[in-house]
Amino acid sequence: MMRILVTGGAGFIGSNFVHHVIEHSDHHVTVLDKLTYAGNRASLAGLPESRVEFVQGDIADHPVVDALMSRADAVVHFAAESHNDNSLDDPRPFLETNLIGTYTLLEAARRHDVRFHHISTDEVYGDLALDDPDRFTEATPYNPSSPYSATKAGSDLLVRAWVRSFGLRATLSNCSNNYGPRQHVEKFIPRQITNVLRGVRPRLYGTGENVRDWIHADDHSSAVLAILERGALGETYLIGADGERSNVAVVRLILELMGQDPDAYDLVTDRAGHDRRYAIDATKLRRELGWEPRYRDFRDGLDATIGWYRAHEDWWGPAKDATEAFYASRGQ
Ligand code: NAD
Ligand code: TDX
Repeated sequence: MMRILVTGGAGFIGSNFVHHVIEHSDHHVTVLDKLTYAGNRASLAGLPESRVEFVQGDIADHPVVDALMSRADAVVHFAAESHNDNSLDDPRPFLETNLIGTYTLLEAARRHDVRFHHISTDEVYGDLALDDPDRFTEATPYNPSSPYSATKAGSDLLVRAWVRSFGLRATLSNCSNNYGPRQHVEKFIPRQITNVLRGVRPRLYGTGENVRDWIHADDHSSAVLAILERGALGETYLIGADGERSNVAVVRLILELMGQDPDAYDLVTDRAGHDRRYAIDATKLRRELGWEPRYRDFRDGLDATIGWYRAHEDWWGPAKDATEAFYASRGQ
């Protein structure tokens, strides 16, 4: 049994991880989350109070972080500003949370000798050409494109430096695009599902040909738990489930599954610096830790996700209008 500090545990993937840990282990969880626009306390509803404690606070707040770290065996660090489009609008919160916040956690973990797992993204590697036969591996050089991915790359390098310079007991993981329940309506898949639910046509950036490598958030969680429990210290693991699809293929599938004409979408202004394609080779994770994804059928996983949004307008409705107003101001 470990006492795990989960940062960003009221966000999309962090909350999924907390639910996963409670269901699949006997660990105790303390969530530290600032409840920014992206955090939602309701995402942790129904979990046993004896095993999940919630603390509202900032990962860049040294006294708060130090006190929580002093009573943790491990920290799993999800908290981040996570949306590329926001980072193009105002990069500052990305530097504060993703860099200064991560630094604050690293120093506290060092002081209290706490096992650290850092959550990161495949975007640190930049993008691939649509027809490139290669995929990202742990050896791919860093080449981030956006303010978001640049700060995530910086946070990864801080963790590596703390391992090398201070002997911090840490692991890192870089995962591909996640989908599933409780994802903010600003992100691609929930935005399109909730648009259709409101009678609005889905919006594709540019030509819609960009490719993302989709994994269900629950498979991300099982991989992180495996790395936390059995991963080799100092190592990086790529997490992915062979889920490459073009954005237009995803939108057409959403429309089909929701009983609409698959061509009923609009092409809108492209994202500045839009990465063309991400693709993960997760061989190391599969071979060394024996991890396998449970959600192998994207169509089924997407259908279940659509069902979740249909049933939970109370969860996503309050954020929808402000999100769409932001996109409208950008012609997207
Ligand atoms: P999210 O935006 O849904 O959630 C982020 C959470 O962090 C929110 O609950 C927010 O309140 C909290 N937070 C933000 N700033 C904070 C601060 N200063 N102090 C404390 N809490 C703070 O993000 P997500 O999509 O769940 O992503 C979680 C992590 O996974 C991030 O590190 C992201 O880079 C990484 N990741 C995401 C994806 C993806 O597809 N979404 C893929 C790979 C990696
Ligand atoms: O309305 C849209 N239309 C559209 O075509 C939106 C919101 C997005 N897109 C495109 C942009 C991307 O090619 O869809 C793709 C996915 O977009 P996002 O959901 O914004 O994700 P992405 O930029 O790929 O980054 C995601 O995966 C890696 C997460 O948001 C990051 O936190 C993670 O690191």
